[in-house]
Amino acid sequence: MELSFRERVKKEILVIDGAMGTLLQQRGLPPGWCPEEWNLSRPESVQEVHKLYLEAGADIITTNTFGAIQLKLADYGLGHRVREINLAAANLAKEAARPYGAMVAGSVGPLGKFLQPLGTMTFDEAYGQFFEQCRALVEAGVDFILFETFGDIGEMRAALIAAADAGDVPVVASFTFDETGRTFTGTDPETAAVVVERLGVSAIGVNCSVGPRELVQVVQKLTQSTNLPVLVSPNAGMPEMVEGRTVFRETPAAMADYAVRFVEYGASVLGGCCGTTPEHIKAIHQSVKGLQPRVRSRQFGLRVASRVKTVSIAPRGIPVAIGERLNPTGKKALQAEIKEGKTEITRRDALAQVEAGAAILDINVGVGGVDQVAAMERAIHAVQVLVDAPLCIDSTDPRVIEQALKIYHGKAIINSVNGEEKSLQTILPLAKRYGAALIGLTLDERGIPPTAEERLAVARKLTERAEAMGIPRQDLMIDCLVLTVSAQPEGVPETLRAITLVKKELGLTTSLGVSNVSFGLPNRGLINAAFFAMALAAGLDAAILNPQEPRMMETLRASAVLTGRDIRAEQYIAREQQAGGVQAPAKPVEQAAATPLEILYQAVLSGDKDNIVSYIETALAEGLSPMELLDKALIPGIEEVGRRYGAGLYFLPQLMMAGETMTRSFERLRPELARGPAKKVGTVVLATVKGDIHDIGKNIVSVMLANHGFEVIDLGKNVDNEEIIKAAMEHRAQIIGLSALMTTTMVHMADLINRVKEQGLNCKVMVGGAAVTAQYAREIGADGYAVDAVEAVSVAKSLVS
Ligand code: B1M
Repeated sequence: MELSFRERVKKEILVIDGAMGTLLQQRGLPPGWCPEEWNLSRPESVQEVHKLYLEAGADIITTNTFGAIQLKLADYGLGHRVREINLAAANLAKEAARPYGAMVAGSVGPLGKFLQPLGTMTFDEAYGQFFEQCRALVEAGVDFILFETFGDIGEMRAALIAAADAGDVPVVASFTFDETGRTFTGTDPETAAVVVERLGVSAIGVNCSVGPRELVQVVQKLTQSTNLPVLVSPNAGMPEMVEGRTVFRETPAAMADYAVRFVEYGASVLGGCCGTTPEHIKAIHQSVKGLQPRVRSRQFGLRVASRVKTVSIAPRGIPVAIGERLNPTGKKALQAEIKEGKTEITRRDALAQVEAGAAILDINVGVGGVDQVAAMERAIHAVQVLVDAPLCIDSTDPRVIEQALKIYHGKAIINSVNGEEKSLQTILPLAKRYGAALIGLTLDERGIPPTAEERLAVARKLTERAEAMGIPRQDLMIDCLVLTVSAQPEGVPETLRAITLVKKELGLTTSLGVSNVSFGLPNRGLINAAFFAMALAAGLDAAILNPQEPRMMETLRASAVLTGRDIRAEQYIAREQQAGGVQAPAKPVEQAAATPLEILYQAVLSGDKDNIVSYIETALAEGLSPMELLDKALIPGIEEVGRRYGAGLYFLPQLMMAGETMTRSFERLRPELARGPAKKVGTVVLATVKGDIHDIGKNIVSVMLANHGFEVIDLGKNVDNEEIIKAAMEHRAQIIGLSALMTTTMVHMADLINRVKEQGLNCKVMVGGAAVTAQYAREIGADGYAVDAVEAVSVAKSLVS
């Protein structure tokens, strides 16, 4: 009997094919034509490519369906033919593969659109798109589905959940990483592995991205972070532009050498992406065939992840603080905010808790009379692009938990499941479907059992039921529950004994909501801290607490040393040195952002696009001028975002949210900035250059010029030089103003200046934008350069006078 992909990928080294698009182009695929349409109109050409790779030694060929999803096919008027195109492609590949005994991977690429909150696409819309394509590929009988070239982990989650629903087919999740070793929305290899492992994948991979040499570290990290089989299909080197053509320089021999190295690290499916040819695949086949996959069987504890960071909770690792402040119980201001649909306090508290040392944030929106599904959605969207701490979804309503798990771009913890049948039946399936970890409370229909042994029995039941559902036991963290000491003093030793028992008997990690212990007593912080130290000594691994309580965090750090979990007190010493030996008191949250300017600055930093306009209203009402807001808060804020992005502290999601916040602020300020008609002094055609979508600065320049009597023909962003010249001629402009923010795009300025000269246009060229310097402006022969919008006005005036 033929072995399935799931079996073969564990036992042998497999070779997967290389690029499809370029080979189709060589066979006459016209530029701008839909490559997937050729499955219908030019099947022989598609099959010819498959056969070349099979002849070269590929064990797996990939269907020509990378873009065969409704959203992308719709661009070619083919949105209604998803099933037909995928079936045709899969049948072509199967027919070609059969004589070679090769397998067929059904290729599915990303949507090309961002999911909320970065874009407008909802989880359900993305899911629907992937489901339709996967369904067709499953129906056609592909050996596995290959999600390839994904850069966004949130999108990959939607794709994997859709594939699981589309049929019982193995799935491979392959990401694209850039030179920084992260996907473009900031996910590192370990985090990618942690998130997809629980979503039923048979292998994880890296494809496209960069060349093989740039991928060495990514592959090492990936193989060390998971025991899943690993696929590696790099480009044939970094793409280079040579005479307007993209060239990939890595030779077949070099690619083959790297493939051997990747096998040594633990990869077991090797192939190529852009720029690879049948020659590359042949060389890879010749060098890796006969090698054996390395067996990897590392033990990993409980790992949860945000989009950009993995947090491990291990039985002997450093205990972890789960911040409890994003919970409206007893907090009037937060309750009011949730009712009003805002997220100001939520953001502030999230940041403050992470700053104070919380590794994970618990998030709860339980306010009566509120649509909690919507409230949870808002809170998660606000928090997940703001902080890198993974989230713990805290709700008693399964609908709220499900919505949270859909939109969370990481691996969350559900707080909580318990031993009651109803809870087991509703919560475990959610954890399974969305790949989440769980906090398991040791209570059941009879309430909280009085003895440690009985709580252990509930924990055992939770473990068995989770495992029966396919949830690995290490993804369950047991909460042995603490009772109020003032009412039931005998309860405290039972909780401590239960922690030790659960760890010893079941090998599971434990967590606890510590502060319950002190209800009804004065100086609760003292009782909490003392009990916390005892629980840590009993083996507690995580606690839900207020990280802004210095005493609790100090107890955690000191206990980690005393229990031998902080080996050689390394973390303790590092922290003490950082704090200069003196623990700075945690900043009260209320004072985090005091003046309107500080609030605006922080709002840009945190990408608070939903609230920025109301902050601006407040600042204007307090008498601050629009220009002050821009110069003293908004522009410094966005510049700091740029600095953090450049330093690798922020990732694309934060950059995008901050950019959108800036755009909204400017749109609000635009009427305030525009002073009304002045005597016309000249006409300026203004644009951000081709390939560049940064327009915030250009828009400010536009308003300032208009205020000073210039008629501004603003062509927008990403504008072709041809169009700029045409507009300048049409409007008889005295000045062409160009803005560029990237070193890669500012070269278009030089080209435009040459064209202006060549065509003898009676028009001056003024340039600016963060990437441009006065020296560069001189070098390319620009007539004027301005460092900011104010200077842009004086330079423009001097150019027309
Ligand atoms: Co991006 N981005 N960005 N970005 N972004 C930069 C420019 C970057 C420096 C960040 C960094 O790495 N530290 C970097 C470029 C690196 C380089 O080339 N050296 C960068 C990158 C890499 C990228 C992407 C490639 C990220 C990615 O996808 N991986 C991507 C590129 C997309 C593309 O264009 N093809 C990208 C995307 C974005 C967002 C869309 C998310 C967003 C822009 C939103 C928008 O504009 N609508 C964004 C943002 C916000 C920035 C930063 C953080 C801020 C830019 C800004 O608005 N500044 C920026 C970092 C930085 O510049 N410090 C960064 C505030 C604005 C008021 O200043 O535009 O300089 P500025 O305008 C000033 C003056 O320069 C002058 O007056 C203005 C007012 O005082 N001025 C002129 C401007 N034009 C003028 C014209 C004139 C005269 C003066 O005469 C005609």
